[in-house]
Amino acid sequence: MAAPPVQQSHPDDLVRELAGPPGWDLLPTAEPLQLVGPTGEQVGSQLRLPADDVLLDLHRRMVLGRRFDAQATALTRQGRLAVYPSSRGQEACQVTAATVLRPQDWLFPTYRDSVAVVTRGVDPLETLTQFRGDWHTGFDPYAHRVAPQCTPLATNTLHAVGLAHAARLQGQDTVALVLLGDGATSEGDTAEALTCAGVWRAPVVFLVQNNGYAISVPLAKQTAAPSLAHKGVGHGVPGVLVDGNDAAALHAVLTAAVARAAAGGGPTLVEARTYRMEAHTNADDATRYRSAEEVAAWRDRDPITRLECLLTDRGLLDAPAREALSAEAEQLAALVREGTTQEAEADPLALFDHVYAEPTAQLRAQRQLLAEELAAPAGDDR
Ligand SMILES: Cc1ncc(C[n+]2csc(CCOP(=O)(O)OP(=O)(O)O)c2C)c(N)n1
Repeated sequence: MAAPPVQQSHPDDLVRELAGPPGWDLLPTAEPLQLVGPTGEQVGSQLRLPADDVLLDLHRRMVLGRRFDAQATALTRQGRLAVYPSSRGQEACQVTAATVLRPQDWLFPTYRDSVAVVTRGVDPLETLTQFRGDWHTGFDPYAHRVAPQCTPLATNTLHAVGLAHAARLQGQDTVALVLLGDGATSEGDTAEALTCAGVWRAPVVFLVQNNGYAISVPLAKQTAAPSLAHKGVGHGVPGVLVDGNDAAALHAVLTAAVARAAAGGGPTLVEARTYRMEAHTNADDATRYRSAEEVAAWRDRDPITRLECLLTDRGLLDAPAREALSAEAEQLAALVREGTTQEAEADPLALFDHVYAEPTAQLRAQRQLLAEELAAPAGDDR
């Protein structure tokens, strides 16, 4: 069957359609924006489908991201990684967040967003450094304009607004995209970041990956708001609600939001409805708070499958291409495995380095005490 003709998007068009005067509506739509449904069918939308090469690139990066994520999860079971928060199921958010940014823009990820970090170009092994228990983040944040993955919830929203505002004051064309979870929207930091971003019209895009849970706390216990995208309204920040498992829709929305921010149009709050298929981390048992039926229902809305169906239907992806991609993903997994066979070497005394430019007397005393304890013969418990 011939593929239906589709409208291909162009960022400039999107900016005109969605971000041009009078700007985005402050209020989000009642239902999430969508371009591609769960079985790969195109759905009517105010958005335009990204170009074929963009869709193929998103699909490839999601497949690689999922393989990387599965390998990292397996490494926690072998004791090779101390902890790893999986983003399986959230690949559409992770991959589009990284690919819509220009080289001069900044990404502010959380612990959940390793796939976004790798997609932005950070070495996969460097990305895993901190999850091996090292004291540093493993990569140079300036090299790829990726901030360290943030564990204290929502603090990265303030970092993103501060950086974006400062860059603009210095006359630089820089947009910051910050990733946060549904739980993080309850933090005061997020409210403060939205307030400042709104007042300063800072070039920031807030992408909330609403995966339904803050560890075991379901969204209904987190907020009474009609949607998390509504949380922008009181701060004068437009809210956009989008299907977080629809990479095409996410790419269209985020491209427009970045372009709008770069053009001086101000911040946007995007809520992406998605689901994490794995537990919160390897230290969590998700079966204690989620039903098997719920997980199965979300498996049917898988972000990779739906794009794969669309691309196959449109004659853009065939079996040999899928096999080649699968081989590429296995190569990536092998690289991650081989790079983590050695124990991470960490000097306990490094704990005290870089805490302050000038260590305090108390820190110096603690460092001395630890050095003596480490130097003492085994069994000496003075
Ligand atoms: C300021 C702060 N408070 C509490 C925690 C403990 N904590 C770690 S993850 C988490 C849940 C976060 O949920 P959400 O923001 O939805 O992100 P997700 O883990 O689902 O990606 C909590 C409460 C923390 N890391 N930082």
